Amino acid sequence: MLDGKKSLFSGMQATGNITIGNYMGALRNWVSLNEEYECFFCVVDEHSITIRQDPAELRRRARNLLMLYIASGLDPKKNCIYYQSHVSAHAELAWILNCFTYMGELSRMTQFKDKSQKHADNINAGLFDYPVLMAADILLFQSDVVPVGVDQMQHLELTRDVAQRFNGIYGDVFTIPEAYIGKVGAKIMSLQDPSKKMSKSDENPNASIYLMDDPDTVMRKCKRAVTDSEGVILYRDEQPGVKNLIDIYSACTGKKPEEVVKEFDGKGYGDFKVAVGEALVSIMKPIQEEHARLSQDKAYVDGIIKENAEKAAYYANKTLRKVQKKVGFPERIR
Ligand code: ATP
Ligand code: LTN
Repeated sequence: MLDGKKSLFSGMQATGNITIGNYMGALRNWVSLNEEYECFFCVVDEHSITIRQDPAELRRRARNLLMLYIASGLDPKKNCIYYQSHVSAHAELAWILNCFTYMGELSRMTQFKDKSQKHADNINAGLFDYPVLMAADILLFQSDVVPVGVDQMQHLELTRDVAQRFNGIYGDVFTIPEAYIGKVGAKIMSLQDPSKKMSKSDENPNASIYLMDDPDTVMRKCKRAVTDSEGVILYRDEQPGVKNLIDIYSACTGKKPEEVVKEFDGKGYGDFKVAVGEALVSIMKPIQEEHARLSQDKAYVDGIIKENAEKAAYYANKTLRKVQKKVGFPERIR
């Protein structure tokens, strides 16, 4: 709760090019939430460096991501869109919350296990501590609701546990956040291995469709998507590749999976894949056009970055000061 309005926070890492999984599982569900909530959408660049990044590339991706937030329909006058690294309260609160989070809790995080396997040569403390910074992001804004894909549920549970622990000691300091999971598109799978989620850091470029892919690339990737030898378009776990394509098509068209099954009854995989590709292109095109327009308007985007960072810092510092007082840090002399 902030100033009597319910508040909402979400973020995305600038670690790669945004996929349609990120869009459908997260970004798309964010638009229009600002009517009900005070919304904060952050480009979590501090989380990004838990994996080694090329500095110029990180900067470029972070800006692209921020522009994609806007291009996807988030109005920057109604939603606070900003970079995590521009608001120092994130890192400061994370430090304090570190002292209220147990090693055992962090060791159980599946994202940590996955990422440490993937980056065995760089299992740094930041990677281990990642969920605490995420908890700080959320709790700084007294968030009631956090829209994320299902893969982030474990981190959200941890956030709730840490917040409850803190409140248990110091009184009601933090709002306890709830997850908000979109109904369709909550988990889009890899096109090359439908047992894995589609991920922007996948090494195989055919596994993911990027929001900025051109129509030919989208079509090619759809046509190459792994299916099976059943030859029927049914929505069931035995056919994970087809099921995933149905999910993507549903998410693009708003049709229910049963309706999609009916629509393609008797049709082959080839036709279906083309339809999926076309449906994707039609939702991606307007986003790409708006992104191109924003890329040309540096002054406008810079203005948003500055204004929104100030707004975010205002709210974040309010919570941070309260927490600092509670834990016993000396008062500031004004
Ligand atoms: P990385 O490959 O760098 O781990 P990622 O593609 O998994 O990245 P994140 O930055 O971790 O994406 O996630 C951004 C948001 O997108 C989160 O809310 C997450 O739940 C959602 N998301 C990520 N992948 C998918 C997916 N395949 N389907 C649905 N939602 C997803
Ligand atoms: N960990 C998230 C990104 C993230 C986030 C957050 C999401 C960082 N901080 C706060 C929601 C709320 C991810 O990897 N998708």
